[in-house]
Amino acid sequence: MQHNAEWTIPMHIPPALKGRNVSRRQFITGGSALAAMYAFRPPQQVFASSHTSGIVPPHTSSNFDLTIGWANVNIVDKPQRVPTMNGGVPGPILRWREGDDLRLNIHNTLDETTSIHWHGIRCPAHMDGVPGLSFAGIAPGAHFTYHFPIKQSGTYWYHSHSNMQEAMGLYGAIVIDPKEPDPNSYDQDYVILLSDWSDVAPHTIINKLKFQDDYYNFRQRTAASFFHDAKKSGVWPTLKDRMQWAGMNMSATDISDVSGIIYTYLMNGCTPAANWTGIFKPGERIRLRFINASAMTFYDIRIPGLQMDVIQADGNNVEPVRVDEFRIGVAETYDCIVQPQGNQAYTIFAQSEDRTGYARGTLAPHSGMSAPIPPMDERPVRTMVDMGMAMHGGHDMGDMDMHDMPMHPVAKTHAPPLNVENQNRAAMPINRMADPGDGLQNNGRRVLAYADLRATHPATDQRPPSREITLHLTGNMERYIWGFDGKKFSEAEPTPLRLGERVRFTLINDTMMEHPIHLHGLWSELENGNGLYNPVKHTIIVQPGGRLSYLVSADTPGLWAFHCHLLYHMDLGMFRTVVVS
Ligand SMILES: [Cu+2]
Repeated sequence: MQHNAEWTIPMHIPPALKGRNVSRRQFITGGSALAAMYAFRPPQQVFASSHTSGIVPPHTSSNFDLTIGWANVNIVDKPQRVPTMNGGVPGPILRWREGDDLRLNIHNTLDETTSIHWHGIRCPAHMDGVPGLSFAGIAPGAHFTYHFPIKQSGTYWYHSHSNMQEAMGLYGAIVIDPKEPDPNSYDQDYVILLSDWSDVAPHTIINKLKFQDDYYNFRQRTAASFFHDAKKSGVWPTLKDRMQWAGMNMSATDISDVSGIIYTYLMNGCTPAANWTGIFKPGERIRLRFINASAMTFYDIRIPGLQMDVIQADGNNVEPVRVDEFRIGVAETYDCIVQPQGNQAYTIFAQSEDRTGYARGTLAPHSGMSAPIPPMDERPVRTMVDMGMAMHGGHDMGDMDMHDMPMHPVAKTHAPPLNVENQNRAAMPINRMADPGDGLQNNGRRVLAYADLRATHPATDQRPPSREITLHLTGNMERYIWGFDGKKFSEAEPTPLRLGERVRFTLINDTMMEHPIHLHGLWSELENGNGLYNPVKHTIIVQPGGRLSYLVSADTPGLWAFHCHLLYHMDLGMFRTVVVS
């Protein structure tokens, strides 16, 4: 019988040598017969509760017994049988304490292999939870005990790294109390976990994307919009712009691969109509721990009437930045403090980047209150900047210290060739650190940009990098192939790092989309111009046509996954193994 093969690498062969033998896609087929065989198991019936979700448990714990199993979860209008942690979507919030020795016993009652990856957690490689790299996965009916010391604090999350379990609902929040007193004071503490839910099965979505990349993108520019644009910008520039796009085989409105046509955007497991609500007393300082646990969706978040002080990014404290709005990429986390004064409700509004829908919740002094929901902004339109052809330097880069950020024209020798797996080349990639992202520039609000993030503590490892690894993010939108340097995972060799070395990763995005790039096991210190106070992250958005770099100290040995956290990009090739030895 064909079992789910996931990222399976035969365990008796050193995985580092087996980059080519990985079967990536078998799990997409072959699951349904198994599912039918096990269908007699009565799954639990679960409904998301708008009252309890998002509330951080009152105490930390270092010992957990958790069960992964099927449950019938009804989010939209009919129950879906999905893999869950302890029966809910999202799974329980796990509250840990820095310095504790942690034990998590996971029992797998699914009829397929599972795994839990602790996203952003610095643990030994064999505890990282990636089947085929860290361990063999947790077989059906089996237990696995994760056991490691907690050496960090902040907001993180966990998710399955098997099959498409994460896209179906197997994720949850982690809150780690710091050993030292928290520099940020607050009276209320809420997790705001965002996700994208669909009653369409992940393998169906992938098949449709491979058949037609803009399948879920219903807003192609029409002849009518041509005349509208021509009236605004003139016929010749508009025609030239359209012809350029036609030549690139791309659509300027292609913002997200998968849209609100099939996604319902959730806040703590609640639909916009269910209206998740966090209660406060006027004048209280409320900490909101935003986590983007989506498969494919970026959100732009604001709370009309309230300013947000961003105090933490990806679990690491930053100097507070006061903003009206921020973008959160898939797998990123941001902690904010808000302080509502009035005896009134406020809407937490998280519109998807492509403006096809939103997640929504409420902060209010009493349950049952609500505030107006703002209209969604205009859909972003990609420009030549996103194609990596910003001839005039593109966006305003402010007065950043460019010393930190090497800016060379792309070396011709390094750029991967244009072929079926690589459709575009950013000839003039630019530093987009000061750019909040497409659709957010000049919107009249104060929007967070990566350049605003400044760590509260200087870097632990202050050595300069001894070498630089440059990777292009590449893809063919039409074929729906993604990769690094024009190679998908199955064709690429692992990236070797020497234990103890300090390396600069430079990423150049040749594609027309943002990619949230996640390196497991090691911190990514984003070179945004703050020198020793560069922010420390685990997931970094590379904007289209953008070039950025970050420093990595290879201080933990093992095999680490390195991938785009848009799950269908990861699945279709934007994945590498980094080997520290
Ligand atoms: Cu991607």
